Amino acid sequence: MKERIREYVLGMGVDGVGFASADDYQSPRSPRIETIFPEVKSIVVMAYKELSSCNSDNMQIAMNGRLDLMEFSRSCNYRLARFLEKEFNAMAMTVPISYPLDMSQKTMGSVGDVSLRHAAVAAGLGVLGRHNLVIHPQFGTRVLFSAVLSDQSLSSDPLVMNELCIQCNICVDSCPVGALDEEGKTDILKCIRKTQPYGIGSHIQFWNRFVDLSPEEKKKLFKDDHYWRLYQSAFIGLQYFCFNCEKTCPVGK
Ligand code: B12
Repeated sequence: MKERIREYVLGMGVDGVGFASADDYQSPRSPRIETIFPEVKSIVVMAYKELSSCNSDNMQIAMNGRLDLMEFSRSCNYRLARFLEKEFNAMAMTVPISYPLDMSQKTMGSVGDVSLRHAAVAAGLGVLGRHNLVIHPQFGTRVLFSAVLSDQSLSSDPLVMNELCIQCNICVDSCPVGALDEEGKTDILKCIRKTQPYGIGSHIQFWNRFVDLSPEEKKKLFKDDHYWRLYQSAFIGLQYFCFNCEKTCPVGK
């Protein structure tokens, strides 16, 4: 069964695939996976190489490459879930690349329902590097993941045992806000402020300021580039404005 699934996934143009038994998925900060899907027995994790777009200093182009990948992964998730349901009479549920996720004061929008880094490691797709990203043995750091949960029993693929991070510290030095200074921890707030300058914090600040302004000042504010960028973020959704820890990593380049 694993081989049929592997063949199907790679046939869709996905770069890599791994399997984890649900028992081997342990992510201390995430919800217990059974609370999402009581019958879950396994996770199929798919790996996608980032386009070279992430190297561009033009943030629209960099983010557009990411959106292309996200759209492709959404379609692969759906197709794989349907394949499992049709071919194996399975129950299947999909895990997105990033959003939607629990947006609340408790999580600060920083905890996915399923941690794809923990799932990828458990599925033998890589090991964690100094940048707290999973490094794939072939594709290096520039790789993203999505997953499909199912009620089918599938054994875990062997873990990657080699150390893939070369401890060059380039990721740490190239983080513009020092979010990786402490080993084994990403300073989430520092990272979010830099990577998502038009996220929820900016929206709140903008509208807070807006309510007390005079009609003239409001007019001026609407002409400001900052408002135009916020406007775009309202319909595009999540946009990253920094890819440094990913794009500067020499592993897999
Ligand atoms: C919310 C989110 C963010 C938030 C907060 C991240 C966070 N909590 O760590 C912010 C906005 C800061 C963020 C930033 C980035 N993100 Co992000 N993010 C997510 C998301 C949606 C959820 C993460 C989550 O649940 N975290 C909560 C728990 C799991 O985190 P945690 O347990 O605290 O993990 C930490 C520690 O446990 C430590 N750790 C210690 N020991 C171990 C052992 C193992 C095995 C693991 C895995 C971790 C670990 O590492 C973590 C670092 O803080 C995931 C997608 C997903 N559903 O998983 C993508 C994801 C993690 N992000 C990703 C990427 C690429 C980025 C960015 C490069 C931004 C960008 N331009 O794309 C930066 C990288 C920051 C960095 N170097 O850490 C990729 C990582 C791919 C990879 N190769 O590893 C993911 C998996 C998206 C995807 N589908 O591929 N992200």
